[in-house]
Amino acid sequence: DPYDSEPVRDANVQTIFMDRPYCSETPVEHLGSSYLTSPAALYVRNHAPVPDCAWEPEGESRESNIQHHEVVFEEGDAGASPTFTVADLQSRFGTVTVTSILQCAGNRAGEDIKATGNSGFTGSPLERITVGMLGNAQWTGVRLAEVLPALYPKECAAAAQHGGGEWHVVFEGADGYSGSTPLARILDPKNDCILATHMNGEPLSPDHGYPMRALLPGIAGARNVKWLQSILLSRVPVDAPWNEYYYKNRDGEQIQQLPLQSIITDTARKEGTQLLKVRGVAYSGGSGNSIARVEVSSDDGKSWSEATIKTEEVKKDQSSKSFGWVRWTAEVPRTAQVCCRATDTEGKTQCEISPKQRGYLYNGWSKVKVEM
Ligand code: MTE
Ligand code: MO
Repeated sequence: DPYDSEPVRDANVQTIFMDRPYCSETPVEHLGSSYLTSPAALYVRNHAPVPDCAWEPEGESRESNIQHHEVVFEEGDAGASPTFTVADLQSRFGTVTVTSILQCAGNRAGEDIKATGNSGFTGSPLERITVGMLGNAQWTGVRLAEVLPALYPKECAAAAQHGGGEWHVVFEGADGYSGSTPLARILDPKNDCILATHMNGEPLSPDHGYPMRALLPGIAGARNVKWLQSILLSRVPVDAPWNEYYYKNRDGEQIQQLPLQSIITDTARKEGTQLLKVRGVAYSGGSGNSIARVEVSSDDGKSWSEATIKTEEVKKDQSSKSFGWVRWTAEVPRTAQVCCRATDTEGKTQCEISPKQRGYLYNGWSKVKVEM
């Protein structure tokens, strides 16, 4: 049974949609409970059994397994396919830590069906996805904007001349899953794309890609390939099934950037008043812009109150953009439904209902019923 050695999961902080392969979200009560999402609570989206990646129960051997893990750079420098250990990559390129959300393109699929009608998710267990296929974490790894030009000098130079050209970076995982993202996105150092080995300072857990995964801030979860084994530069996007049919937008293009987003995680009556305390998270997605404001309405968008953003807890790592989320709180008159929307520093604001993208990337106002 290929599912014999699946990791142990904590049912208190995972709502399970499917067992084989394992697919879950973070329950909304838990989603905004801390600025950084714990590995145990972060949603999991697997398309196959978790591969055997020599996960060791003891801390020290995990770190040394990470150091010995090998990645093949197919047809890299000088036409060969050099293999590098994580230790090689780290000593040559160093590591950085970036704060970023990770989100499945299918997050909010249930709300999308309600707001815009049936989608590819209708009738599948995934139509029950609410808002929890998302989390925020600190990721540590080597910068792809330094690794790729060193290992693929010709392609990267050509790409730089033509604004990225038609090159794509293909990532392959030990479970047979693969994904690709345009080289131009990854070569821009401001986009903080890394080969990550650690989440919140701890080795990645088996479900989240131990010993190494691609971590591409602002890019749909599907392209953040786990259990990374090899990298390839290609003229065309990879044609694996999950790219050829799934995770495409309404123009038939492979989904890359995530949209601007805000989500209500919690509402509570304010004692002795007619007010409602509303809490949530917001982030700008692929642009990496900061969030300028979040607004909450208790009259279906006729009037809005500005939320207070908890800026003091936002981690300012080496990143020049903002790929992490902000948490916010607001107080509004108590009514049967509240909703929220975010605006980024370029003035982009969420619409009440976002256009249909085959069930993916829904980012309409987050609307929540309130118990009266
Ligand atoms: N990488 C591999 N190797 N296998 C997978 O099944 N699933 C992808 C991506 N990378 C997947 C993968 C999808 S669709 C998502 S949303 C994210 O991983 C989920 O990452 P997580 O399980 O760590 O939250
Ligand atoms: Mo996903």
